[in-house]
Amino acid sequence: MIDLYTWTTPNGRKVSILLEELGVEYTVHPINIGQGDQTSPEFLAIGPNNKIPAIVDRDNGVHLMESGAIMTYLADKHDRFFPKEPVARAEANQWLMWQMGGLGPMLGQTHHYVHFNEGKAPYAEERFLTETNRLYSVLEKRLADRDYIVDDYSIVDMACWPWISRYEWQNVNLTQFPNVRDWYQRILARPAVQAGYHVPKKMGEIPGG
Ligand SMILES: N[C@@H](CCC(=O)N[C@@H](CS)C(=O)NCC(=O)O)C(=O)O
Repeated sequence: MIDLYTWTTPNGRKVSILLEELGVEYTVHPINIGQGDQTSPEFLAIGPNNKIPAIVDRDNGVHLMESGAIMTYLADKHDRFFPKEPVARAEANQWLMWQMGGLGPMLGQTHHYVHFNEGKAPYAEERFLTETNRLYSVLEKRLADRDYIVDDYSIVDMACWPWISRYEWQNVNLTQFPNVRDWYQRILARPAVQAGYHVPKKMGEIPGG
C-alpha cells in the first residue's frame, strides 16, 4: 500500500499514472499547493523540498520525494516499465533525466511566464517559448521511428506525457509535431493514464491533442 501526496499538476500526475498502470493499491492525500499545504510540518516530514509528489511505502516505511526517484523506485519494486539490463536501463535513464532536467523545468517556466504572467517579462517569454519548441523538436525526432520514447512503453513516457498534455498552456500546436501528437494520443487512449490524470480530482477534460 502506497500513500501518495499529490496535486493536479504534471509532476503529480506522473506518479498517479504509474500507480494506475501498476494496479497498486494507493491512498491519495491531496496537497493543495495553491493554499500552501506543501509547507505544513506534516508534509515536510515526507517531502522536505516542499513540492509534490511524495510517497510513503507502508510495506517498508520508505519516504520519497522527487518524481523521477519515486517512479524508478516503484518500477523496480514491481519489475515493470523500466529496463533492468544495464545498457537498456542507461538509455531509458537518459531520457528520464532529459524529462527531469529539461522538459519539466523548462515547460514549467513557460507556464509561469507565458500562461500565467503574459506581458510581464517579454524576454523570458521569448526564451522559454524558444526552449519549448526546441524540446518538442527533440521529442519529435526521437519518435520518428518508434511508438514510445524507449523501446517499450515505460516510465519515461509516463514522465513526459503529463507535461505534453499542457501543450495549450505552452502555445504549442501539436499538428506541427505529428510524431509527438500520435504518441500523445496513443498514451491518452490508455485507461490507466486517464484514471491517473484525474488524481487527486477531476479538473476538466484531458486535452485531446
Ligand atoms: N523535481 C520535482 C519538482 C516537483 C515540483 O515542481 N512540484 C510542484 C508542482 S508540479 C510543486 O509542488 N510546487 C509547489 C511549490 O513550489 O511550492 C519533481 O519532479 O518531483
